[in-house]
Amino acid sequence: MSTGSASPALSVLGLIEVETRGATLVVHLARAQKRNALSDPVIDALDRVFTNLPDGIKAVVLSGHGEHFSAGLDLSELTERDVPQGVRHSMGWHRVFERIQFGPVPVIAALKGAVIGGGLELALTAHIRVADASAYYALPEGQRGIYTGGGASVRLPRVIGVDRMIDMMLTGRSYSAAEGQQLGISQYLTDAGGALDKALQLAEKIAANATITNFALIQVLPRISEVDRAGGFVMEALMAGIAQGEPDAKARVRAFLDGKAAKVKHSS
Ligand code: 1HE
Repeated sequence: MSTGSASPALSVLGLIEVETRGATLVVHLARAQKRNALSDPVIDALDRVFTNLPDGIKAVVLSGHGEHFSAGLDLSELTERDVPQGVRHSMGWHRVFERIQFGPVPVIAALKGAVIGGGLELALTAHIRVADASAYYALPEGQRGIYTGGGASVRLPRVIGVDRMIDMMLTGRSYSAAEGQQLGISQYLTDAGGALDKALQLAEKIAANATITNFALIQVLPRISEVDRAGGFVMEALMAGIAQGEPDAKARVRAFLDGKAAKVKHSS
């Protein structure tokens, strides 16, 4: 793997661990003994990390220690909240998850084992999801008598469709890694244990893109897909003009014309 040398892992509140590998920040959920369940302090730790990305970081890989990406909401906290606290709790997750999705750099999630409930909601904040063969997806909220609160209602139907989400929650249906790949939950599927390495390789490629292109892809394209056609075309034209005007674009195109840049090669 050529993903740069790793820094020593730093613990954030003892709940997540971060390390840098070249221009990639690797963020590990580090509560394997609780299957990386997402407690309030874990969400707070994620908030801190994504609010203060170190200078020079151009991509983030989001992963989990142990055999599971995340078992979702820490259910031990749920018993304590009343209705207004529940609403605030959900809105707090929305705020942090929006920060991840609409932060300064692309995020690649490396998925394995349980990717369920809030764990799936967290995975859906990533721009690219790499699953290994052990991954499976479920929304057990339906069975627990609760409802999604970390943005699944907004993000998941855009990926798999409303009817599939309704089915997952009404019936407790889960999807395998292979099914998730077909449905678009993941864009990449690896052998068991391979997701983190693949995510790191992709992060290295993404980090080498022009900053303006990555900005367009994570900040502008998702907004274009939510506006009317005419507005979308104008936004695209503005983005195209801005990007092509950057010196980085001129240098990259010149390099190709001079025979110094890689040609497009197809590899599956
Ligand atoms: C937990 C949690 C959790 C595990 N909150 N403590 N999420 C769920 O409904 C999923 C609940 N978890 C499970 O179904 C299973 O734990 C797993 C399939 C993920 C993994 O099974 P397994 O056999 O590997 O582990 P385990 O023995 O069940 O769990 C190990 C420990 O983690 C155990 O604690 P221990 O003290 O007995 O060792 C579990 O209690 C603990 N644990 N999952 C708290 N989720 C913003 S809204 C989002 C709403 C949701 O996310 S709802 C979905 C909640």
